[in-house]
Amino acid sequence: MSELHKNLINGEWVGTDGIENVNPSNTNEVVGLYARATADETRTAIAAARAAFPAWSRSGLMERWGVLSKTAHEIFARKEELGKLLSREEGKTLPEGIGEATRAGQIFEFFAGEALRLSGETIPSVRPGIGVEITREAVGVVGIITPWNFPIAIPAWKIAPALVYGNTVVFKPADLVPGCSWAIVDILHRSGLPKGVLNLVMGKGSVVGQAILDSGDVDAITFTGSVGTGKRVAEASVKAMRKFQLEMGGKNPTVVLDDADLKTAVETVTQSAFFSTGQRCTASSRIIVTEGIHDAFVAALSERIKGLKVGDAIAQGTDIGPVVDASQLKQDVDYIEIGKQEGANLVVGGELVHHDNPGFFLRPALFTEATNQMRISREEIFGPVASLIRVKDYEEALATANDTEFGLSSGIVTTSLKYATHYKRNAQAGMVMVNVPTAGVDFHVPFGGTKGSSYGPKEQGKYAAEFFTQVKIAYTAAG
Ligand code: UN1
Repeated sequence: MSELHKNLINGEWVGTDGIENVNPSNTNEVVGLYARATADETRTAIAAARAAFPAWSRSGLMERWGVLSKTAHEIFARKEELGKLLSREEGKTLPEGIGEATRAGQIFEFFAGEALRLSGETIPSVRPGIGVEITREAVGVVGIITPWNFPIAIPAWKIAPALVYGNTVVFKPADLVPGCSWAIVDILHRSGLPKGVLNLVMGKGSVVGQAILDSGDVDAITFTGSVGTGKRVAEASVKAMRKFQLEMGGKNPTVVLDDADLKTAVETVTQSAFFSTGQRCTASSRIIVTEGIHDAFVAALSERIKGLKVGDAIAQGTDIGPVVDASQLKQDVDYIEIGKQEGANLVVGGELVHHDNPGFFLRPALFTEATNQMRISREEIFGPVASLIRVKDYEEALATANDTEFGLSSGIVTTSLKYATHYKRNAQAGMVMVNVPTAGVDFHVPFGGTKGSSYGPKEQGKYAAEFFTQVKIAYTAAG
């Protein structure tokens, strides 16, 4: 029996039993044993965060800088090991896992620096002799709820700004992938955070997540995950009159115009739709292609997909790792069936890949002759499944791209300055990508969507301050 990884509550590791985290590349392999917090333990964690808040929110900037930069350096030093843990628990390929671990280190390093870049404004009052100061201060106790698909980067980009701006944290990672979260909390704890400032409560959404939502003592919740759970976070937060921020689904389009460079189009779409097994809210699952390039593009993309190696996430040469678990695989396979029944043409992939180890391996699937009204083009599948929609011209492509309830990331592949410029202005999405994949964003740039994808201020970069701080205004009359 492997060692139990416990929850961190008020500076103590607690928990008596837990669940096994299994490897989706080989379900016989246990990644580790992780405690599951109870509702009572979650409430204790919230109380600890509350008690730690006054001192942490007034802590010195060098203390915050020190903890975050020490954490960044340990993550960099251990990036191979953490990347491998990520690949073993989530199923991303090893280069993707190491890349994500590196990104977590970069995020901590960026936000360590933000401690030294805090600023405000002083402006004169309209009343003579009075000065006005505008500053930002911490919000309070922040609940952080993260999804399984970015097990180290998303916790990093929520925890780092929460801490650097002086908030205390109750952190609930996805039940499916607690390993990377445990590892970064362990690093932060050893990097010198005072007790209660960061609490880890691994466990089930229905128990731990619910206890966070029901608490009257959580001042803000930041959530990334499904639309359904996001709505529950919103409802509970409105009732509690607390601040909240949601990142949810996507049905991101990539438009390929006749004037596109064919090679760029194939690479951009392959990466957007299928890398990380399509399990990214920024993945592109609607490929909207104009008539003139359609047939050549389908032929070249199909060849590229056939050449992708699906297999064990850790194995050298794997392009596409496994689907994360049995229920996600069932959802992917069900949608592939729905696509066929709706009359789309499955030109390549979509079948299970047999492997020596029991794992959830699926060959990336490409549908052609899809319409934008089909369920496979409207509902988020969250797997390596893309539908290709043929359109007449740019105008129809733009209208089709925008015809969705979501608005996270929207891509176009074109060599035309005119169309690229028009698309950037008119695509209904938080992020527009010209000749670059819809997924895979920079760590220092704001991130987030519009329409049904997101709610609240953007995450990451210096814009993270909008959610993790509140504005304070002070008027002073010279005596
Ligand atoms: C990326 O594409 O680099 O859950 C990040 C997700 C997003 C993160 C995507 N919130 O997939």
